[in-house]
Amino acid sequence: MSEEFEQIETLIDNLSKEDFKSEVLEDYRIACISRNCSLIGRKEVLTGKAKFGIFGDGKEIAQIALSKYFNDGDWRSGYYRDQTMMFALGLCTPNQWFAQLYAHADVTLEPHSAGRQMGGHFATRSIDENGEWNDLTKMKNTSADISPTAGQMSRALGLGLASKHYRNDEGLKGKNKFSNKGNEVVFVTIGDASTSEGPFWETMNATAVLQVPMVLSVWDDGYGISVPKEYQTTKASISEALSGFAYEEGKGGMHIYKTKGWNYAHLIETYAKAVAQTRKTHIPCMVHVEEITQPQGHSTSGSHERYKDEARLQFEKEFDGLIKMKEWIISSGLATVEEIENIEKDGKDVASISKREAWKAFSGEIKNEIQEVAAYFDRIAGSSSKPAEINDVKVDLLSTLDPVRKDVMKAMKQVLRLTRFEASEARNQLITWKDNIDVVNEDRYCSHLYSESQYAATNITEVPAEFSGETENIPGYQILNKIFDHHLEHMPELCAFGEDVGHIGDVNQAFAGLQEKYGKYRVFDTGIRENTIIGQGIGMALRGLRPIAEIQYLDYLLYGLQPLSDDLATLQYRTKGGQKAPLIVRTRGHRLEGIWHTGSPMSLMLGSLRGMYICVPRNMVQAAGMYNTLLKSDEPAIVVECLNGYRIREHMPSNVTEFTVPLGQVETVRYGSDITVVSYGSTLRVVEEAAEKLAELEIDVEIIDVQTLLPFDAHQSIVESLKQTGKILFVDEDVPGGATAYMYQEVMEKQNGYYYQDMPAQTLAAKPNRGAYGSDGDYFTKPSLDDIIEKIYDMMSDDDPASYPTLY
Ligand SMILES: Cc1ncc(C[n+]2csc(CCOP(=O)(O)OP(=O)(O)O)c2C)c(N)n1
Repeated sequence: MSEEFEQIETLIDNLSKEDFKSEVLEDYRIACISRNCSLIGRKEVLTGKAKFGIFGDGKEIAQIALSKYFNDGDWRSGYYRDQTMMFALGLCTPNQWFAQLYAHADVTLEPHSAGRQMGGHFATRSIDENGEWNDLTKMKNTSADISPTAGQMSRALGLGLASKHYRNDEGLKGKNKFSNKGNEVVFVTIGDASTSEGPFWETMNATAVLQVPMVLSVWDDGYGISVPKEYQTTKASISEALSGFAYEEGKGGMHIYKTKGWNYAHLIETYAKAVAQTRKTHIPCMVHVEEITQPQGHSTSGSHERYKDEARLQFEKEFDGLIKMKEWIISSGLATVEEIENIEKDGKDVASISKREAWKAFSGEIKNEIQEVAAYFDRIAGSSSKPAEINDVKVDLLSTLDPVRKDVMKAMKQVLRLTRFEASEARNQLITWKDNIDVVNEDRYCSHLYSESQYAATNITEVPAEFSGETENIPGYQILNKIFDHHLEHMPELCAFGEDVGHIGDVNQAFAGLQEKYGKYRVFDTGIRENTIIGQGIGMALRGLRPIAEIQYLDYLLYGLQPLSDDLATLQYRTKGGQKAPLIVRTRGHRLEGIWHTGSPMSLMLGSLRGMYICVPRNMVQAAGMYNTLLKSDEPAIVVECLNGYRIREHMPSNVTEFTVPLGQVETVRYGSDITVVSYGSTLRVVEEAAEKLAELEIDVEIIDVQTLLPFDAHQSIVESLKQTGKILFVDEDVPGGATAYMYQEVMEKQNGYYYQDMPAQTLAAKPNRGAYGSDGDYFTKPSLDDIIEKIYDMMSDDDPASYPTLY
């Protein structure tokens, strides 16, 4: 037995020789199953049974080695190549893997995404069907994958940072469902080319600065699709490029290891050492796994012969991990050639049986639907004037090769169109069938954009603000400070962070004094890194913490928009309610000045953050009520505070820490009979001022504050105002066609506002250019007091020129 072999043996839990042999052979078996899944998966795509395939072939051995050191409570934040790791950890069966390849929309058979994500996008179920947390310390966890390269990085920072908090923050000691003394490691995987992305570098820096327990594996197969690493990475080596990050005693940094993707023994040695050290010390590490192969090329979209030369293709054949592992097993005397061949056959069988079963389950459901509609078609044809056409539709449907639901729906709708002038019992029954299946399909493909649990933000009961007795009239920031103080005291899992949030309590002081009071694990500073501030919040929220992540100014949200949009906003949806991350993003905007502080990119958010709530309070009392609501719920939201509102004095409700502002509830802040003006945020104050001036011109304005853009006016109250006034104007300081157009569409289309207008509804927004600097820049770019007065006056004048003669 070789020296190397003996060393490995002790590294795998000091197993007996027999057990060691079985473990190695089982590893080889998993690798064979995984490889065969990849081979069969490609065929399934090329024959049209699945739409797209991206597989883990070539990366099997490294992932098996890593998996040995992945404990209960640990987390994975990875990407689409990790099927072998998922098989080895018992987090995905080959059957489930094929179910995802076929997009089987049944969460019991495809628990990772219920068919919503393409193959190789994994997620474990952190919450049960009632939205309650499972015990995450008793399971191996994987945060839900997303497709953007390096998109897994920024949340990984938060997943790791959570361990640090659970280890060091005394107040979290009782949170047993989430951590065992902060010993959990986050395992991150990434392809070599994806390390070119900005979020990779931002995450690496923050991870090393914060010293979080992350084990990063770079699967280095030399290419990003076709582009070789010479064009991707400095010195064509991520470990060399990162060498300045190497750990130094007293200075920090991360440990950097190098190993080879085909060398089972060395991989095990490397991961044993790397993971143990990181788990114990929380010093992060990177394992650069070189010489990984990709036998089938990048994906089913093309062949790698187009961009790999002969020498590389030859190397990939020789250094295929499975071949090297097999050679090693035989040369170590662990198994005979015959034993190995039996394992290989078993791997093939398991993969093909899994494929068959998964396909049967997937296609069986659709076949049943086809049989059901075909029976209705026959009955409808029996009393129809178009039996031949109906029969043609039926025959077409029955002969469709590998049909999907779309084929069923198309055929059914065609028959209903053909028979639109014919009434029959069978046709009515088919319509009922359609109505029922519409509900089922809505659940299959469109549910869980928002939480469907009792903790959904829209379920939080309203507690009205009380202003009993003598109320304090204090600056807005102090009102926020009061509620954050209260919640930090009562919610040990609550923490707040961002640029300048810790030591000085944020640039506008809503957290002033709270770091001193609650400590550096509750209120703390971050580097200037919006992308990973958001990721940090997502990862922490995934592990039971309640982070409030601050983006200092709304304009800089753009850097953080990618994880918000791709990761957070889609989380409940892409896991069909399997994971939640109740992150609150706090930011400030509106009525700022200058091109980079324009401050109201609402349509940008509306377009990208469906799945989150967008709160646009007009003052700090309303903001406080929204935070109170959100902290009772389990959903992610962004709150845009009015930058020019912190110093304005407001009457503080006597129940300021208890009252709640229901999301989706508009507020009429001024009653009037001539025209309805809908607005929000800082602009609302300008509208209020305009209304006073317009009253002098004998125009009586009704003002509605929408308060939240998502959800929008859940009780359809705006149309009730329009019914009274007959005129409506939407005002904000977003771009033309931005959030004003969104509000217009909501009222005209969803609330049938069109029918109650005396004149066409109008919008008033900022100029399309970003705001110029200074007071004049603001005056000529944003809707000014004069603009609003003029607009409303002109609308009145159009309607009644005699009473309102043209102004100028
Ligand atoms: C942000 C983003 N840009 C581009 C893509 C398209 N894309 C998918 S995979 C890939 C290459 C990734 O290469 P690498 O990181 O080396 O991982 P590998 O697939 O080789 O394992 C690209 C460019 C994407 N998914 N996301």
